[in-house]
Amino acid sequence: MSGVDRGRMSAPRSLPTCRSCGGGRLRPFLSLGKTPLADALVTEDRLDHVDSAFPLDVAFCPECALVQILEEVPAERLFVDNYLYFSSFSDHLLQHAKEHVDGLVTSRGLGPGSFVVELASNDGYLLRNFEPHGVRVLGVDPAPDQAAAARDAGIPTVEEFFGVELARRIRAEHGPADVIIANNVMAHVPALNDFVGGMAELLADDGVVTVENPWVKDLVDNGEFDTIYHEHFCYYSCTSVDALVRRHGMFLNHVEYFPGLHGGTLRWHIGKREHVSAEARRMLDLERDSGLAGFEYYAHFADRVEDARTDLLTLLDQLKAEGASIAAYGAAAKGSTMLNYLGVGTEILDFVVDRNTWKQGKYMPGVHVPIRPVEALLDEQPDYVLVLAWNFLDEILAQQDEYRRRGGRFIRPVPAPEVIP
Ligand code: DWN
Ligand code: ZN
Repeated sequence: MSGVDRGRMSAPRSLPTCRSCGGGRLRPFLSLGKTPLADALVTEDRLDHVDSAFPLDVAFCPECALVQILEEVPAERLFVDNYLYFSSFSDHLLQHAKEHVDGLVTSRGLGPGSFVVELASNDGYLLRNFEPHGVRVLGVDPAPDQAAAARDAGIPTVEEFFGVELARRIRAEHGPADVIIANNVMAHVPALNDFVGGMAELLADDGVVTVENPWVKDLVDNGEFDTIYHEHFCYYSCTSVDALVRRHGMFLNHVEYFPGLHGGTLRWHIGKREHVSAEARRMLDLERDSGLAGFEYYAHFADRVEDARTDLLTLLDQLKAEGASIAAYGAAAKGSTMLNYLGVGTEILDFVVDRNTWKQGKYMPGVHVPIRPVEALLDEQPDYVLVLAWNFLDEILAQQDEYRRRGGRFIRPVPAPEVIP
């Protein structure tokens, strides 16, 4: 398998302190080896180069319960240089965003006098839903292509990383924010306290911050190890979010759960006034009672991940031995972790398909499997398709009746390898 400078186990090194509380007793519980940057898709002219790879080790903080990776790849490398993730390639995600906005407009009585800021606003996929309500919006996203796409869609966007300093400038120019939205970004922030401190700086006293991220309980319970990559510095529980926001004078007041989004997502409602809902209380109690707030919950996860790798490799090898052709669906960041941790490349997979046109014609990081338009499934009719973007499995299956009618079958990799009939 080409392309990766892979020292399987990371060299022992002094452990960093916790990104949230600064605690010095981080306890590592999983190592995925050295892996390339998950969204650093490879262009044709770079195929003969060795892709940079970095240790991907995960630890638990016993002081504040935050799960986090130990390596810190510079954010500019992760989210500015050629970052190809565009939110608008999932209908499910677009619908989820619209429902979120409609709920906020109704519950907060938002209108022309309101000011809403979205952190990691990407291509404007969410903020554009405020336009019919006349709400003033501002996007914040450091990725140039995504920010440009948002501005082209009429969404004012600041092309910077968010923190206290930028929050002060935004507040000085626009006033306090009634709503701050931070979907799938608080996991991507190395300087966590500067990020959350910026939220507190910008938020109106009676405002709300809604933060969405995958729930670390689903990651462990469902074996979603492939959602671990260098872009995701942190993996959250209600317990760790509660400790984090209280440090900045805010409170975790409510929690919503979306089991079908990104493998299980929580939406935390955070404010400067404490009024913790029964649901937030229930979730915090559930996490305490289940052991999620303690190290033991994670102590055997590495063994389960190793078993998952063995089981999936056994299935793929068996299908290849039977002469089957196999492709994959979704040039997703999680797909990069999956393929690199398994060590699966073009000896198993003929190609990966993806409908993100920015990704087509490039190659998966490390394993250099070519990425092609989705139409290749019907053109080539591989016997099996490994669904790397399993979080959108239903949406993907709904598009592929013809491929399946012709006998093609999809494979779901997690929580356990399963050929979908
Ligand atoms: O935090 C993040 C999560 C929430 O989303 C970001 N770091 C980046 C991203 O992670 P990912 O790359 O694993 O994301 P997705 O959105 O799960 O990747 C899905 C891939 O599949 C995209 O490249 C788009 C593609 N896709 C497709 O080709 N056809 C998606 C759908 C729904 C489809 O029908
Ligand atoms: Zn901590």
